[in-house]
Amino acid sequence: MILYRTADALYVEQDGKLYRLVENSLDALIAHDKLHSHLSAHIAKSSPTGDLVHTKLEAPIGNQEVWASGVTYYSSRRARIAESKDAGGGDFYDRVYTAERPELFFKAVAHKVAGPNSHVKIRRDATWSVPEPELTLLINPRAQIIGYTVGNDMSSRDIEGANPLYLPQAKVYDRSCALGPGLLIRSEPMPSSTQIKLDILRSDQTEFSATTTLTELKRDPATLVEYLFRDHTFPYGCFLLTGTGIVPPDSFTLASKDEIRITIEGIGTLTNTVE
Ligand code: DO4
Ligand code: MG
Repeated sequence: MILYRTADALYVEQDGKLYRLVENSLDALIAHDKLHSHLSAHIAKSSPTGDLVHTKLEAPIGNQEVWASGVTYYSSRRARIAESKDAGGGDFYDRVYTAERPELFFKAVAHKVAGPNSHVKIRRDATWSVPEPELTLLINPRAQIIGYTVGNDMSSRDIEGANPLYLPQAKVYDRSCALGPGLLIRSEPMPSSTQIKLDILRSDQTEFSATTTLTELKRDPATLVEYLFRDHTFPYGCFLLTGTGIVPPDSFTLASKDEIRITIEGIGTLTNTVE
């Protein structure tokens, strides 16, 4: 089942049918101790409503912080070693790829997150910007993975490549993170065959397209969550992006008006346009 948020209400979709929820607090749902059964019970006693085709979806987030993992795919390790070679940073990416402790970094607070069919931004002081399509975990306050969504960890490669210590500036700015379109509520892990696809369209033509699967993800999501919650409380739960396995060629940089489409099997497509 998938939860969607609009400006007025929350909805759950199951088997192609949509149901409006009585609650309108996503925070309360995320903190619920039996969310899946709670939503199933609601569906069983409700009648479906019309679809959301003409309704604007909001980012499916309440008061959660958004965190991200880095260098969890070989392709991310390889690209980052190359882009930071001149700055002497390459070795750090190799070390973190093989280390027991993963790279985790703060990405966004809710009000900076872009929702589906809205704009993401590239920094005005960046010359080399890319989207990072990432499976995103929804974690409740008790450190349990209760769902998944599609995430875009927009990144300024030239800024991070100049010095890895610039990572927060390369990664954290207004609308540098997009989430959506909805939250797949599922406590079992996603199948390793799950595909993640990135399409970038420029003037309606495909400028870049690539696919990866979760087989390439080196870290177990449960281990990433265990590290994130060490001596760290999240009273509203949180989101954790799991890293990118798709890096466009070095010649590619995003431009204003590019359309970014990220599709994760079983969850949906997150579409954003570059402002
Ligand atoms: O190490 C810097 C960030 C890595 C990242 O965002 C990724 O691998 O997805
Ligand atoms: Mg990333």
